Amino acid sequence: MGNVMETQCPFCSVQCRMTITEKIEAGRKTYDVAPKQNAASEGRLCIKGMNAYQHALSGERITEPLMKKGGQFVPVSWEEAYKLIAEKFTTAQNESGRDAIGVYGGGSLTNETSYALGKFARVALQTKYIDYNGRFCMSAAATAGNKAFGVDRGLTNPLSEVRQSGCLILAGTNIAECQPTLMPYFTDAKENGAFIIVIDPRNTATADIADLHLKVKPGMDAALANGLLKVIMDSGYVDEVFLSKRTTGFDEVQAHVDSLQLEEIAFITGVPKEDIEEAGRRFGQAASGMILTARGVEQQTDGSMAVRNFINVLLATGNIGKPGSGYGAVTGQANGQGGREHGQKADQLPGYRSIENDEHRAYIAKVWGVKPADLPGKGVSAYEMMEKIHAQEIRSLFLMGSNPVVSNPNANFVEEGLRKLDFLVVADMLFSETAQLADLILPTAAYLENTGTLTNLEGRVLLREAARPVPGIVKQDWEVLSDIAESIGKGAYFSYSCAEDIFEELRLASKGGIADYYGITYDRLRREEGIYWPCPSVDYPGEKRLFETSFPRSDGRAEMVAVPNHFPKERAGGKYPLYLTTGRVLGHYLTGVQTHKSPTLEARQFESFVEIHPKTARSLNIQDDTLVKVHSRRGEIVVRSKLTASIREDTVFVPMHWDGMQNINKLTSEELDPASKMPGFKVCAVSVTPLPA
Ligand SMILES: Nc1nc2c(c(=O)[nH]1)N[C@H]1C(S)=C(S)[C@@H](COP(=O)(O)OP(=O)(O)OC[C@H]3O[C@@H](n4cnc5c(=O)[nH]c(N)nc54)[C@H](O)[C@@H]3O)O[C@H]1N2
Ligand SMILES: Nc1nc2c(c(=O)[nH]1)N[C@H]1C(S)=C(S)[C@@H](COP(=O)(O)OP(=O)(O)OC[C@H]3O[C@@H](n4cnc5c(=O)[nH]c(N)nc54)[C@H](O)[C@@H]3O)O[C@H]1N2
Ligand code: SF4
Ligand SMILES: [Mo]
Repeated sequence: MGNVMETQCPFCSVQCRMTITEKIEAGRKTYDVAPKQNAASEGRLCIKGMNAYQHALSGERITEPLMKKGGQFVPVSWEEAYKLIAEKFTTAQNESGRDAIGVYGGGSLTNETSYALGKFARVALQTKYIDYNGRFCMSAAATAGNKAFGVDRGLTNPLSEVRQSGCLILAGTNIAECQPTLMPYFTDAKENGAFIIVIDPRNTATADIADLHLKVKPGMDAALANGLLKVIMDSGYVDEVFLSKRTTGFDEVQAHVDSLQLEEIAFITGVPKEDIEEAGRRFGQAASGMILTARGVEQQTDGSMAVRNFINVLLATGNIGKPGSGYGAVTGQANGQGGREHGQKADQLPGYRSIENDEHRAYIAKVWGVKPADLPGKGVSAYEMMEKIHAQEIRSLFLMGSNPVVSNPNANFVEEGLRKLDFLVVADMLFSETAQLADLILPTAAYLENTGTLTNLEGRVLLREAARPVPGIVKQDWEVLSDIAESIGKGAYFSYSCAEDIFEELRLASKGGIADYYGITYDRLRREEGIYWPCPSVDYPGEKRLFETSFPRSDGRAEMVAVPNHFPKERAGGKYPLYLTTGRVLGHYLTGVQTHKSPTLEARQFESFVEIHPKTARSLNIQDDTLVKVHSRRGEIVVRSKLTASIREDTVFVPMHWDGMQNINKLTSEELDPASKMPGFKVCAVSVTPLPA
């Protein structure tokens, strides 16, 4: 028996557990990967998890600090690296003020690192500019949940309740490719008699299990939800008792919906009227119902309001706070949930506290041992930080756990801005396209080497313990933060000796907040295999199902709001006659930095593609499997055509996992949802042309 590593997959929000066994065969190291029982994945593992050891153990890991000298990266000691950071950060702040430095984090970071990063920005650097890639991921649903319910926790019910649900609406979520190990919950629900409705412009592997597929025009979900509400109201499926006892705002929603015509909604959404009627009827009649949304609905310039309109459907039918009835924003990244609770967000302090609330500021300042007045105010969202970098208001950037050149919208503009920075530091384990632009790269631990907690899509906090030592002189993310703080004279606030020390402080900092982790300890996590928040005391089991008796708003009620039929800001037509939507494929993860390093995953899919309807392709003279140019007002890319009748004729789809010439975000627009600052990644206008031979 070789070296055995017990770990958790670094990729998506399910957080499947696995055992990796290292063996020597014929003088070569090989690895056996076996799924391990745990509550969310129930002992399943997908192809990305099976191969996640490959990038972490690859020879392409960065193992020493690298400083750019004369355009080339050269290895330096940690001391030299920290000395340069201290010099550059001090100069930037002396010359241009505290806010001249930006901090940018990510949803792969553990709760401990996310917490330490927020504190690092506010206490060590005292800059107001911090945000993270979760802005592109979770922010629209978070804004909607906070406003409607008073809290944002991905799933309001444990996953196991999916199997009990009578009707499931899966809107803009491709679970079969993005959280594959969750599929049995849905196929079992179907076997138990659930009616499944999928809303997606494409026939995805998820849509394959649907009883009814609404092939919506990109960006038209808010209007489609109005259609569902109309059918529900006109057919008498509203739950009057629930509405009067548990909600506010219904009358306003009803008056608005009454003013709409179903024919008009069918026309603008591209979904046949009969299908909208059937969907509304099925959901209205079901004894229990859940709606899950993901980025298809949320990554829109009306993302937060589109989600609110689906929440309206749940509230109108009384489908919340009961077994098999609830809402779910299907969180994306490994720690997409925890990453948004402990202070990486521009307006937020740990425990989901607000940086603009005096009581919250005072509480956190006390935990941190600083004066409330010394805490900076609210900064700006991730893409807005890129605008400030472009305008050279932010002169230095500290980046940990993201690849913004590829993942931000309007990527050409973003890259131009990052090139203008006086100083860019990137903490990563691999060379991302953004790391290539850095002045200094700091090598940090991969998941196999890193201990910390992550909160899965259900709001269940899990402990992942290091399974092997770091390679070379690589450091933990939190260690790097403590060391830099030390080098700029703020070490006293970061005297941690292990991740658990940080978690102990996080418990206290989150105590009494919305995301209360006070009752969770490493010991409990080892014994109990995951604990749901809120968990206010060590003898509290954690809350599996939210909102059984009330909503955490001042009046205890959920808030309904009328949502207009929104249209995408950029409409297809003229020079750009098609809608582009973007997303994922099974075998790659986000900007692909990790999965492209896996020979197995790379062999499955080594280049990007554009899905295009055969009829549309014919009219554009495009053959299958040929290189084509996709063009928008902001840029162009070259990808391979993939003709498929599974997509709408007016829409093309390109995945997000490639950089350079295939970076889809060279095309996407800088328009943001005003409430959440989520970019409209899921729709812009493009043209597709054959590449001259
Ligand atoms: N394999 C894989 N799994 C992943 C990831 C990955 O990169 N690869 N990333 C993880 C992360 S961070 C996230 S956030 C999640 C994302 O998980 P999902 O949100 O499920 O994934 P996407 O493919 O971005 O989008 C989902 C679907 O939205 C559809 N869609 C596009 N436009 C619209 C629209 O206007 N309306 C509607 N209703 N649907 C639309 C797309 O066709 C797509 O099928 O996945 C996580 N899991
Ligand atoms: N067009 C379009 N664009 C999108 C999306 C879309 O659907 N369409 N989706 C958006 C979404 S939902 C997301 S989440 C973003 C994500 O986009 P990014 O934030 O760019 O995410 P990754 O590609 O995962 O990049 C993470 C980087 O961090 C490194 N990393 C991983 N784990 C760790 C760690 O523990 N510590 C450190 N220091 N580094 C680590 C990886 O090696 C990698 O280089 O992209 C967004 N962009
Ligand atoms: S990518 Fe997600 S579903 Fe696949 S093994 Fe990893 S955590 Fe599980
Ligand atoms: Mo995401």
